[in-house]
Amino acid sequence: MTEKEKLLHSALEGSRRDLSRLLSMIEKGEELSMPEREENPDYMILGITGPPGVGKSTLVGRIISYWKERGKKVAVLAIDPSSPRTGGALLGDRVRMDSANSGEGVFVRSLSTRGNPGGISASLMAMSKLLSCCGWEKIIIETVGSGQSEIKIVAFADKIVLVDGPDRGDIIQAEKAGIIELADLVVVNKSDVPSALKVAENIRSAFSFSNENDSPEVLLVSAERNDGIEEMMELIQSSESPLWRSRIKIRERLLSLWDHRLMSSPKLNQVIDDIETGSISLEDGLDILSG
Ligand SMILES: Nc1nc2c(ncn2[C@@H]2O[C@H](COP(=O)(O)OP(=O)(O)O)[C@@H](O)[C@H]2O)c(=O)[nH]1
Ligand SMILES: [Mg+2]
Repeated sequence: MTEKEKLLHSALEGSRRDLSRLLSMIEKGEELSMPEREENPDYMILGITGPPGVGKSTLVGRIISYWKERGKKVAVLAIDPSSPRTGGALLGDRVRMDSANSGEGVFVRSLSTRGNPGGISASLMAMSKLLSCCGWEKIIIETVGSGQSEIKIVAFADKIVLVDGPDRGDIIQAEKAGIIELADLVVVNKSDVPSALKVAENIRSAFSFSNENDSPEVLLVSAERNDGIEEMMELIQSSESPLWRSRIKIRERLLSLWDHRLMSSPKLNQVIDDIETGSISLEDGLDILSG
């Protein structure tokens, strides 16, 4: 057995330490061949995304408790855009999620977006697969941002929740950019702050103008006061993606894998050199990399 196979074996047997090591390897861009996960109707990858400060981590804490109370094993991958300045935020997230939710059935891991040669989405996909092989039924991915690229990161998730808060209304911008189409549910957090109502109303009316009758539901919750969480979880679990949304997700997944394949090719540097000197065309380069 190679070192990696040993680690995998031990992670599959339940070693959290070796699971962590393997996650680090994937984070650095290493490939890992994993067994197919067992079919399990309980299995879910849930993407939680939205601007900083809207309460995603607090919400994730509530979701962990919800599932934990129902006997599920929950793993969290939390992404922090890695500038040295956010070091504190990263730690803060960890503490917030850990204080209420530590112990056997919960696994929390913060990740940086740096040093990801093949793209963060592809490595998150691989990490989620590893976690599920190791028996983690519910996998929550927290990503920061309301831009197109940030939301696409979680296109591989089974369910995607966009979170907004009372002061920003970023989701309206997202709606204008057409990227809301990936979301299964929009959650406006901090319903205890009066202006949250207005934000939720604005989002709903933006949807009603966009003549899609299957635009996502908009739900007001308060993560801090534990208000609306059950309803949110029921909506998450019962929401069915319309066909067009499933197709958009599949398209985004293909794009992520494509990126990953090109960027992690051992021939990449050579191809760039050859394009630079003019000895091959861009199209030739693409053929070599994707071959
Ligand atoms: N008033 C209010 N504050 C909240 C609520 N949920 C989270 N917060 C606060 O919002 C801030 C940012 O929360 P955090 O979960 O770190 O947001 P994230 O950056 O989206 O992960 C913290 O100070 C939280 O205590 C809520 O429901 N109501
Ligand atoms: Mg957070």
